[in-house]
Amino acid sequence: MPNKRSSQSKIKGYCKICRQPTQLIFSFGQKPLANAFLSKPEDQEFFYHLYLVFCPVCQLVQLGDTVPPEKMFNDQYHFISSTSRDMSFHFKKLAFQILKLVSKKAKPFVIEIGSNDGIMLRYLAAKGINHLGVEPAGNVADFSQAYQVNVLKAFFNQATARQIYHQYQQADVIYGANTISHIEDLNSVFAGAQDLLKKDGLLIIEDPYFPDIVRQYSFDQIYDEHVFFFSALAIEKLANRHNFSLVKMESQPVHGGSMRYFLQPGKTRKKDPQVESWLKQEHKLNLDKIEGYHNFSRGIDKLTGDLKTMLYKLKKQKQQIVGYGATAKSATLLNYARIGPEILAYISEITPTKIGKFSPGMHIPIKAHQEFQRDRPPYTLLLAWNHQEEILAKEKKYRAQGGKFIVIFPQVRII
Ligand code: DWN
Ligand code: SAH
Repeated sequence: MPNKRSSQSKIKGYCKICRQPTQLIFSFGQKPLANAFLSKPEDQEFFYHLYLVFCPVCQLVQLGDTVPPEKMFNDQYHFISSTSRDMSFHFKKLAFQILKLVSKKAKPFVIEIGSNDGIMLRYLAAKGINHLGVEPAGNVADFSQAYQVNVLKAFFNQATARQIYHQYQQADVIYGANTISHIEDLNSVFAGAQDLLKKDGLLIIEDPYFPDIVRQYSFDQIYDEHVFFFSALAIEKLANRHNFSLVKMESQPVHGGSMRYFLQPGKTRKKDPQVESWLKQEHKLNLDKIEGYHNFSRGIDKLTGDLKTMLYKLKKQKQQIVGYGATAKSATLLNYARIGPEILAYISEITPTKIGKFSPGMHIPIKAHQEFQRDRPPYTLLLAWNHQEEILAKEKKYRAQGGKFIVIFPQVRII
């Protein structure tokens, strides 16, 4: 499959929210689906054109080309949220924050969009809070059953919202982590949330914070599932378009820098002063215009070049290098940098359904973590870099015995 950068002048597109023309930030060329692990290297693969654009009207960064959601989120979905201990803790804390928000309500009802294996809702279920997860990936949704989490196996949109409204009740909180950014028809999501929320309810959205991606050049976050990249500027415009007000923001340390946005139905003047200061900061970084993204685009190729130079140098010295964490993100990095099995012998992984398969596009074998523990390769490329703290703590012994991690963002280095 070709992996050339496309000619920029040929790329045209329209904003998924306002339908106005978009501007190109970066094109990665043809890429395979990030979570499409192969049973055999010869298996047929689906490719799409991965390129990032900016809408100057909505100030929203988004993919130019998108993939039908059913192709990505189905009963063979590979990502299981609870594979990270730190993320489990993160969502437990959030569940208690939501519990506090709804504890004084008469008949509280909490909805989670993209509840995955019930990593968050299990804590609310345990406290007897009326709740519903909406999750289209049936295989991961099934894991929720063990925790008595109620799940509707469906894609959230305005039609699903109406169905929930009729079958259940209006919600006090609608929450989505690392999911709202995955839904191309965002207008339908916001319209549905508007229908489904009580007047004094809250829509809480948590996703990687795009200004952090820009700052760290962590371009691997750009892949088929991540249709939108949020900032305060974009969320405020989107909220206003759908008669919501952005009232609060909380920065989160997960996934390389995330933001939790609190949206209230209707217009309100009661806005946390922090929101203004985030907006000001983004204006200062020029993220309200295409010029603010030029440095990011340049940084992508510089970082890719630095990484390849380091890996080739180590290979010349006949060092074994493996990858750590067969992340969805790594599909962009490995395919864009053309890093294959001749460089990374394999990728160590703990998710049972990924083990024994091959990485999308570059066909690197994925092996069980036990193999990594037996092997103790001298160099390990940290593909799950967003879980660095957790992984370094887990691999203390490996490092004490001389094993080294290669960290990629914001600068390639060995630790
Ligand atoms: O947005 C998304 C995020 C939340 O999850 C989805 N679109 C898809 C997915 O993205 P990802 O695959 O890039 O997420 P993670 O959390 O970086 O994936 C970590 C991977 O590494 C998992 O496959 C589990 C694995 N892992 C491991 O092998 N050993 C993780 C840890 C912490 C470990 O110790
Ligand atoms: N919230 C979890 C899972 C994030 S992965 C976490 O933060 O770890 C993204 C999840 O969104 C997947 O489980 C996927 O199946 C789900 N998803 C994708 N589109 C969706 C939609 N339209 N409605 C609800 N969930 C959706």
